[in-house]
Amino acid sequence: MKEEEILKEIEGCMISFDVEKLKNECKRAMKFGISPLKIIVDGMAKGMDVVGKKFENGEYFLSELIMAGETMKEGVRFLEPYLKDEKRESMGKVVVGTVQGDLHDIGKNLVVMMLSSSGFDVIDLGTDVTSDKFVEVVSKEKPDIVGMSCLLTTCIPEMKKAIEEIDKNKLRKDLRIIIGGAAVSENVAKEVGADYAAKDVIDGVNMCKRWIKM
Ligand code: B1M
Repeated sequence: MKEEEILKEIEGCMISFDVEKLKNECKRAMKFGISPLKIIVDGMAKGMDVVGKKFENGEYFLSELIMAGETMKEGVRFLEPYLKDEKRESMGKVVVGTVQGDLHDIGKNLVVMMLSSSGFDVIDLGTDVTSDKFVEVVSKEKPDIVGMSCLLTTCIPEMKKAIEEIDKNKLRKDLRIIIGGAAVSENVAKEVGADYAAKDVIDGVNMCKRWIKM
């Protein structure tokens, strides 16, 4: 069996919410030499995209979105011990949160997990984070980077507001802002005043590492 076929099986487990099969396929993928992060990004998250499309076209409902979310969380929980073995270095401080109005936390949690295991000191503000909260924590903790996750297009203005408030409070000097999530693109980054729009967790963590090394 080829790598793509194994990843396709994993994608399929997400669409059928089959946690047991998912765990078995993850084991098989790791034995095959596929990294846990690749399993998440190129297998599980791809399955989530299919679930999202099925929700959009009325084939799946909110209950299926919830089941998909739970399946993904179980899968990530299963892979977490293997992710933590990945490289460690002493890095900077990052404040991460999902923006106000948005409760999606799977991608944000992955970013938190991967930044921590790469040696960053991460402050996780959770979901539905107000601009006031971002400002309060940034002013107290003086992080090197703020990371905002946003999956709902309706929450883009909240992200813009949070960045504007950080700027207004003169907290932007030496601070980089990275955004990510399904609602995010390069154009959105320009629109809201962020420094970078991450394509996925790997791209996001790599950019944070690059900034710190600059
Ligand atoms: Co929601 N949902 N959802 N949902 N949901 C989406 C986002 C949607 C695109 C589905 C669709 O219609 N196709 C759609 C948004 C449409 C839009 O805005 N244009 C949508 C909707 C509409 C909604 C509700 C409004 C539905 C309703 O109630 N009618 C509602 C909103 C609730 C709220 O937040 N206020 C809702 C609710 C939910 C559940 C709670 C049921 C559940 C979330 C469970 C949870 O998070 N605990 C859920 C799910 C599961 C999804 C989909 C199917 C999957 C999201 C996910 O976890 N993906 C999603 C469809 C999709 O995104 N394709 C959808 C896997 C995860 C690993 O990906 O978070 O994108 P993601 O993270 C990626 C990258 O984006 C990146 O790294 C990760 C890995 O590479 N990344 C970053 C993310 N943040 C980053 C930050 C960074 C760097 C990288 O730096 C800081």
